[in-house]
Amino acid sequence: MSSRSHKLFEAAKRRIPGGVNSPVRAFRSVGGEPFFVESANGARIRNVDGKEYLDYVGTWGPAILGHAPQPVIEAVREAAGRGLSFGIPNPLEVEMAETICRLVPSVEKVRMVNSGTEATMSCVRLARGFTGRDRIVKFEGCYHGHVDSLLVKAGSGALTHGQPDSAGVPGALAELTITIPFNDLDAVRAVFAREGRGIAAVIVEPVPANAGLYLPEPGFHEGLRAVCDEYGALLIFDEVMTGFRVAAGGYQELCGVRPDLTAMGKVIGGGLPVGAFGGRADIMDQLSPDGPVYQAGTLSGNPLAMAAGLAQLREMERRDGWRTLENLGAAFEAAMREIITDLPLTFQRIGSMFCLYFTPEPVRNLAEAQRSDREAFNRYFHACLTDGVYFAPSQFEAGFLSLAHTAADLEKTAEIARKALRV
Ligand code: KE4
Repeated sequence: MSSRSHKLFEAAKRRIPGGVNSPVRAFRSVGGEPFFVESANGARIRNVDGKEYLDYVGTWGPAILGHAPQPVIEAVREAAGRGLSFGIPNPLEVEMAETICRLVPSVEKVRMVNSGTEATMSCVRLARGFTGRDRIVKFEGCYHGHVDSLLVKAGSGALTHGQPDSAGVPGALAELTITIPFNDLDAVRAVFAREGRGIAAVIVEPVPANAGLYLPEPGFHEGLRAVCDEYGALLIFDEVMTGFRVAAGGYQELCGVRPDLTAMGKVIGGGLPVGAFGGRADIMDQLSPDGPVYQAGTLSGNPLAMAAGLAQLREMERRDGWRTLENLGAAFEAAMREIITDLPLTFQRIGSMFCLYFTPEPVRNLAEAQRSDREAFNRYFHACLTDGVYFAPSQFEAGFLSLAHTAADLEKTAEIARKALRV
């Protein structure tokens, strides 16, 4: 008898492209069919056929407290009783803006949007409007949402102008984006030496987590900061994933590099649709209605998303959640490293974000990530799934811990991973 998930997926494919509302959910990278979720609570999700999994995706980052945390649920219930959306300023927008600016000092002013994509798209337009320049520099393996200007792969030569990375992106637009290998500061300097006065901004995931997870080399972000200052370009940190997760103030708190603009999202929505972008006041003041750069959104600052995000951030602060997540992450790393000691695998982590690469060498950029044995990863993914552990359904995604994961959960997961790796 076919499962409810299978029947739902068959129905979904008749009316939703690929049967999913976001491609990664379709399991195309790992094979097989996605399961459908009935409910989620804490570190666990339950599918519509009653199977329970330990969840290491956490809805791709927002579930930092775990699923359905009581303080967030209560805050949303209470806000909902006062109305769902106003399209008129509401007090929670002010509290959210003040909270973000307190936690992330480089953000002097901030505007709420409804997704990470909107946040990065707005940063790019604002940078172009502020500088009067058109070119953008991004890095291979960094994903910033489905923004036309950022769905761009490296041109024929690593330092040449970009080519579309998706159908529907005009070549003329992609041409304005230059895509460079991450951690290659010499390449950045060479591009700026050639055309730095035409570059509006550099946008970077400070810790790329959309090709697995790899870390900046010492001095890389300091180098980006210096080259942007030298040529009058803006530095944009895309902290949609790392923001409010790797530290209260995001990765910029850990590395001490001050970007001009920051894109944010996920954690600050508590699971509801949200994004935000912010930074230097003199740049943000170029936004409509004060300035000439237009940006808008019907549901931006939505009271329920604000209530959920504020409750989540308050709970993280109350529990010193970032310290706990670091301790959980370190314990999980120790357990996983013990398992992979004599295997051709590499485990990389920052805080509660991690990736197990199926390659023996350390991964510092996309090309090195692509050396992974994807078939071996896929076998591992499905073996863990069968035993009740849900990792991200792609070698090129990160995993996430939450405050709901316990030491016992991590020990159980490590044992399931050990068994899967010997399959
Ligand atoms: P959204 O538009 O999906 O809210 O955010 C786009 C985005 C921007 N910047 C970074 C660094 C991101 O990681 C993302 C989205 N992350 C993916 C996870 N790899 C979302 C999952 C999905 O696309 O379904």
